[in-house]
Amino acid sequence: METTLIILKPDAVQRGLMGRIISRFEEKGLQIVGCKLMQIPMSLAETHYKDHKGKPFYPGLVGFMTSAPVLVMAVRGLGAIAIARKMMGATFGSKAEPGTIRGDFGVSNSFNLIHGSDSPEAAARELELFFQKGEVVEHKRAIDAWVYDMAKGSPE
Ligand code: IDP
Ligand code: MG
Repeated sequence: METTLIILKPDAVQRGLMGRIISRFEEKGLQIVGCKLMQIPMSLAETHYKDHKGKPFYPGLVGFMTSAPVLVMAVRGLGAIAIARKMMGATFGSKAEPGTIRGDFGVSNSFNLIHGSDSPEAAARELELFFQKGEVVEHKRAIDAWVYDMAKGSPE
């Protein structure tokens, strides 16, 4: 089981798309184990996007991410990191495939609605940045027996 950090960016919150995007993850079978609305302080945006420092789009990116509230989520499931990235689609809304979140809901190359961790290492780092101890609540769901094949004792 993996947990990934998802951020519904300021454009998703302002455009009233939170519910529809959360529904996609729930419908897929992924589990929301952490969720909070917050306005990201500049220092946190800079730490989160530290690998992009120096790139031409960096100032705009951290400005955008701190400009209005975001919804931060911890999303759990078997292969959740790669599954969420696939559901998000390509970085630019103009290029993202229909059927993906970015492909269906946006056209912009910088207002692209959603962030998702891109590796297990990134997920661990980013979850720790955004969630304090106790804010991620792992819990059993009644539906899990129908989301996963448990015949061999572990989810498949
Ligand atoms: P990702 O979010 O799909 O992983 P990254 O390349 O890691 O994409 O870039 C992080 C974020 O920076 C993107 O989601 C987008 O908001 C922004 N970004 C990336 N490239 C550009 C660009 O060329 N112009 C404007 N914004 C960009
Ligand atoms: Mg990235």
